[in-house]
Amino acid sequence: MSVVKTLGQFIIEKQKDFPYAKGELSRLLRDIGIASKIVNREVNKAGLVDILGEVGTYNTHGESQKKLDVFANDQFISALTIGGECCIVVSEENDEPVYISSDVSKNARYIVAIDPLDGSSNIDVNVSVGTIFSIYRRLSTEGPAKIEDALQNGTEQVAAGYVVYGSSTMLVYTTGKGVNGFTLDPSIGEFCLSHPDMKIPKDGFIYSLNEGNYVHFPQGVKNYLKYCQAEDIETKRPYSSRYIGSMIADVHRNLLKGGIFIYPSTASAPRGKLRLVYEGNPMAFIIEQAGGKASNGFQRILDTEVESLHQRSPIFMGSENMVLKVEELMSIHSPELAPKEMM
Ligand code: AHM
Ligand code: MG
Repeated sequence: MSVVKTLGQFIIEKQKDFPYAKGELSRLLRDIGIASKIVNREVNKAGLVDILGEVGTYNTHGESQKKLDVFANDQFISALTIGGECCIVVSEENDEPVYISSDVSKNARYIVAIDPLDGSSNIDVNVSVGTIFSIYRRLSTEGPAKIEDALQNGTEQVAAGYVVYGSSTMLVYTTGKGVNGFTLDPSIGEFCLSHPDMKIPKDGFIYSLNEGNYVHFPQGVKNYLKYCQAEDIETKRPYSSRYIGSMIADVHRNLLKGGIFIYPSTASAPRGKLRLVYEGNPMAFIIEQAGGKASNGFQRILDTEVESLHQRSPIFMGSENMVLKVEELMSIHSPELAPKEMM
């Protein structure tokens, strides 16, 4: 008989890895799991109800918000509020941090950064979208939590994960001791351990980036693309190109199969498009924990100084040897883009 281990059982089992843990992080992960099941239910019936389309408001970045973006954001914030372990939520959908103050959360010690629905432009066309989350421990020890508590570097994350609402729904997370993946079994409504101790292959044969932006790419990225497309039997090139346009889905595939995901800076977007706090850092933490590499083209994403909640970062993440190769080409052909502290 095959034994099913649910996310809840797994979290309780792993709590002993943290000798001083009081179970708060476990409860936080449980709350995120609950919210993601509700979002999953709505994503799955998106075509059936009047939930598609835009809600008419704009988020921090001037992008129109989809109804499901707003729904997902509300679900995560309310699950975290009711759960009582979170004092600040930083979300792609909110300009300002959301401070949680309620009777249950007055001793809350955690900050959660989320992109509630990543890749939301794909919802209307039935392509995978996802949720990304990142968890920090609060720094200040008394009084209400402050914005500084939310402005921590990626190296300080205590946990991070994502949920991909795809052909099946998966939750993948790390607490810094490897990466584990759980697939939602809709018949019992539980995430079940399906991908224990996930490892990304050191070499990959898939590159994922929006090649339509080619003319705007840094020279180092252009040269890396040419490298991927050149024929070389020994290194199994040319590589395959796969780009879904949902970062979660692209990175998830590359994590399983090996590959690199790139969203570089461009002439008009010197720090790229994707956000550091709730996209780059959590995905970088997961990729590193799975044995891969996550870089801004020159250095670890996780070492980037976090200056503001919605700051952006170029992203190069995936199989170690692929990221090393693109870093080499960036340093040769685009050295002017290196972060100032490296010059
Ligand atoms: P979003 O958080 O507003 O959905 O934007 C992030 C998404 C990523 O999931 C994806 O990798 C990228 O934007 C795609 O951008 P582009 O259309 O420029 O290739
Ligand atoms: Mg996003």
